[in-house]
Amino acid sequence: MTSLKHLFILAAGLLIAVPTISAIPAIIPRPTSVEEGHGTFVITTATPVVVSSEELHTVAEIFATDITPLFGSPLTVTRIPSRRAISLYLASELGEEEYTLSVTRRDIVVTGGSSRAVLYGLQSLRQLIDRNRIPAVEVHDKPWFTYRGAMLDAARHFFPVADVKKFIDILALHKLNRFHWHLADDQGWRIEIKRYPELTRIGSNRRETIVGFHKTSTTYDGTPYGGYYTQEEIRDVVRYAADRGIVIIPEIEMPGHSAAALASYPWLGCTGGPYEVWTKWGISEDIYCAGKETTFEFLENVLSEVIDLFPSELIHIGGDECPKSRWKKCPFCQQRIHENGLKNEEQLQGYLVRRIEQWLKARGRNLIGWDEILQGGVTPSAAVMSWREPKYGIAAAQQGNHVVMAPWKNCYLDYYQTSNPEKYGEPLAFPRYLPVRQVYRLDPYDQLTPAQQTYILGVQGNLWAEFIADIGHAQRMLLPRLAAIAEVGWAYDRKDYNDFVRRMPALRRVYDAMDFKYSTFLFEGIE
Ligand code: TNX
Repeated sequence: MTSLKHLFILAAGLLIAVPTISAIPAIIPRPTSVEEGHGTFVITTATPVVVSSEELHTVAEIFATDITPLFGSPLTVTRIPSRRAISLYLASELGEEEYTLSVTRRDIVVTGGSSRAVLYGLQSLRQLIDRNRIPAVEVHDKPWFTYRGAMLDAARHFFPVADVKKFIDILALHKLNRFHWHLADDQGWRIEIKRYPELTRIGSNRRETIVGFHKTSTTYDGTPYGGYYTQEEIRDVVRYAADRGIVIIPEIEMPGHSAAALASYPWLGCTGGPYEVWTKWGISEDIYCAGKETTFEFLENVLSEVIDLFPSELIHIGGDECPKSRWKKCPFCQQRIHENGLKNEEQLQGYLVRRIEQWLKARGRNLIGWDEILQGGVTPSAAVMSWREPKYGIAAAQQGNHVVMAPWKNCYLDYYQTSNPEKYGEPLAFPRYLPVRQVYRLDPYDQLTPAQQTYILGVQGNLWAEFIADIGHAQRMLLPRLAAIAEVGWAYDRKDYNDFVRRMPALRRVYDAMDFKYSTFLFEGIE
């Protein structure tokens, strides 16, 4: 099947004498400037990718391999300059993420301020390739926001390393540079921690999983479910992402969404258990006890292995949806509140977050948490991920905290994509509606003064996985909505929805070539 497709593509490539209608070059996210040239460059298996410095070797190999589906074999990467080549250069006068891409009839030149920027140029090039032809064009491009991310929830469902890499490939294609990896929740602990082996022996497995929507369903599948990443696998994934210009931000939830940890070590909870790894979706009332010192020892020991694995400056500690019913009745928590002059349980969460933040700062890292961390009072150096109403992110920026905008209204890629899921055959999803157009509408600067805008780091799309059990389904939820996230993050100052829709088919060609699954509603005009 695939080889037939390749034959067809090769055959089509031989028909270069047949004039094709030259479409306006279409790149997503929209570049700073695109100037059409004359003619086309014809790319063949003999077109070398020439690297001018060793530093560029990895990104050249990634590109040469990524376009394999077009030719059936990768292009050759070489240090020897050549004509009719794709030549890659570094230029110190360009910014870290800035590139130029020049395509003429004779050759292709990509120049970037870093190897990552060169890879961005190559990602644009991928979208310009139509069968084996590339229209002559001059592109100059750089991103608006420094933080352009996507989150994968590997706790509710486990995605094996090979699938996580596919997720990363998708981020790279869209020129996103942050991968937020949600690694622990009530329904599973997914990261090996050498000091606490029960976290993976017990915490990574649940007895069974609820079937259907958790607020109405009473059916369970009766099948044990589990999985976790070894530290070796994590190191491999971190490297894989770094090669593609992507920083991985790990998330270890605290103090809520922690039932899997409590099931592993019941002394972490206020009541002492017994606890179990959750088998349904929703929010556990059982959370880490913030009164006992042993909890802090545990969290710090876990985090010290986490920071050894992940070089990211930002470390995500969750902080969302944290019921306080246990703390209200816990003598240790009440004692802590009393001794520290705290007013209530919200402030106790603030105490925990600030303590962890200090611990991270002493090790050169910064804390980021969901916007509920604002409730207990945070120091100005903590970053906030705004997921509920944008007003929380707005408040955070107004008080001088850095903010990543990921409001559910625009950024929750686990929601339905059409207004009529039944009619259009959408699989079960979190029951809210988020079409591509609505993702695109996101304005991360909404209501902020120019001074406050400087606190907005960028944007992120979140893929929660309660109802997503495999990578194919994950891709159909991500794509093409992630393309809209990418355009908000990269091309904020040049957004244009109609033009985005016009450019989408070029990106779709890449999805097809890579065999990425995607939903077709946008292409069918269904919302
Ligand atoms: C809220 S977003 C959650 C997640 C759920 C998601 C479902 C956030 C910080 N918490 O635990 O998976 O809604 O859309």
